[in-house]
Amino acid sequence: MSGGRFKVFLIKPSRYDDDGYVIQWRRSLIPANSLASVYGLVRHSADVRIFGPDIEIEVVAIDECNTVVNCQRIARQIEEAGAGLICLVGVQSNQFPRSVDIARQFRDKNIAVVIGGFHVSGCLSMLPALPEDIQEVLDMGVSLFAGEAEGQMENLLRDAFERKLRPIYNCLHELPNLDGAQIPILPAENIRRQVTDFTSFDAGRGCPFQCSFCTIINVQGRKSRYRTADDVEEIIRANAAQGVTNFFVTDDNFARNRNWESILDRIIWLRENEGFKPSLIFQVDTLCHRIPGFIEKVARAGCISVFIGLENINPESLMGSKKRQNKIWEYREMLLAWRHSGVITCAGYILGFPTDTPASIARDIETIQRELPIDILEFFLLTPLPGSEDHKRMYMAGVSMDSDMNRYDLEHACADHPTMDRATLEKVYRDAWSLYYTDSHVETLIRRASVSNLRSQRKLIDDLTLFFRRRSHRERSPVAIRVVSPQGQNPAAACNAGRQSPCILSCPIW
Ligand code: B12
Ligand code: SF4
Repeated sequence: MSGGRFKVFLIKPSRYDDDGYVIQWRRSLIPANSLASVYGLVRHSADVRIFGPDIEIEVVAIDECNTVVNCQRIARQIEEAGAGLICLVGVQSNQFPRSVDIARQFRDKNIAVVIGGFHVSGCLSMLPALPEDIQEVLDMGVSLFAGEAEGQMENLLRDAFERKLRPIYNCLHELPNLDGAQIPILPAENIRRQVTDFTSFDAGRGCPFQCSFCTIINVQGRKSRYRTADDVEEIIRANAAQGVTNFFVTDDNFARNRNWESILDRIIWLRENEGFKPSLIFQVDTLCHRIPGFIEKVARAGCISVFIGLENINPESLMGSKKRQNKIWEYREMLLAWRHSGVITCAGYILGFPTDTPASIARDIETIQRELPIDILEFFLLTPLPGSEDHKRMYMAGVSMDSDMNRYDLEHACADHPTMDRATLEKVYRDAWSLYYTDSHVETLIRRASVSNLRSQRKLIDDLTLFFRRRSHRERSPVAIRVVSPQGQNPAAACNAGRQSPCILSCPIW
């Protein structure tokens, strides 16, 4: 081809709710770093004109959580350009069925599609054979990408351009060095589709620990890889140039990022010398308070909230899932250290460990309310996520697991529990929100916050408002305004019939 355009659509799919509707929001809460990472890579390929000076690569990023994916229109744009590619990005297991339905509509028009993300990577990493759902997309002529795209994207785009995409790109054993890698970034118009003005980036990948419910270690590896302080400064400056100054740092455990100190020192320097005032959210582990200066520097850098993988307060549950690094007797000290620094603590708590019962869960929640100074508690059901050791073990042993991947969202019971049936487990999950977010406990949290000098009381109130609503069970996801799009039970048919918009806003709170 001499002269022309190559149109790349990066689509981060949503998933279906229990009634078969695509879950969408007028504005979503948190941007997908997966989308930012892949966008950064394709944007770079476009900027350096990898197909030569005459061919322009145009790239569009779409997060289906806040944008209706109009497959007809996208297909038309690719046809008008004469060439292009659909990338389904950061596809988790719970988003895989939706991805297949999107992919099918493009394959029907003979448009090339590649799917990447944790479902493909997790299954290819852990299972001895391709599961049926993945085989189905291969049979549709969709290409699969497993592993990380840094260092791989140009080749993949070239293959797509030359119409010789391979069925599988398995790059799981070529994990890239992140030092100096292309930075994740999203255009500001994507960030404006959210309730908050946060964007996201990862300062590192991989984790040294071995939790059996975790997929990360089997996809991104146990050897941690890091961006440098220079890389992080580049990310901050590139975003600031488009008016975006707040960041969710998506590392699963920033405390184990070997470069944590130089990265924080750089952010502090930018804050104190160049007038950058980023608000930051980090994910950390329960031992981070032992690292000298860590909490203090995180706070000085501008952190308003941390997400902590508390997981459980029963030693046997933690031992059973190989989360040996969580020391329950240190939780209080760790939480107080964050409180003294004015940082909101949001802790993840997993329900459904083998020894859990409805009574033991209720008792544990009461203990947490009474003894642990946590601000926000977020509940998840223990789920055999494809890519985890738990899933592999159950798959190999032929244990019954839900075949509907939509349900692997940590809110549905996807496997049997030794003493609770799946309906009971889901009820326990729903009840947990009501047990924790009682009127009196929410009052305690607000009173505690008002004497704690939190850096962002506003964020705490916003978070409490979102999570408090969950106890009513009216809404499954605590995010902004829900858009019910009319593709409904049969998204493919509705999309093909061009009925995808206008959206009907159903707004239960505002
Ligand atoms: C930040 C985060 C979120 C954020 C943002 C989502 C996002 N994708 O960025 C939020 C809070 C929204 C979120 C929510 C959930 N998350 Co989450 N999340 C993460 C986390 C911690 C980091 C994501 C990230 O930035 N990774 C780094 C990027 C760069 O890696 P990546 O996504 O794999 O993308 C690379 C490659 O896969 C590849 N690639 C990806 N797509 C494509 C496409 C093409 C065409 C190509 C060529 C390459 C390619 O290239 C990318 C760059 O190298 C991961 C764990 C992790 N370490 O990844 C969990 C993780 C992805 N989340 C997970 C889950 C289960 C959820 C929830 C269901 C949990 C819940 N109930 O809250 C929800 C789902 C809702 C939703 N809308 O996504 C699981 C998924 C496991 C699985 N088998 O599906 C993970 C792996 C954590 C875990 N528990 O194991 N999450
Ligand atoms: S759950 Fe967290 S601490 Fe455990 S292995 Fe996974 S990333 Fe590491």
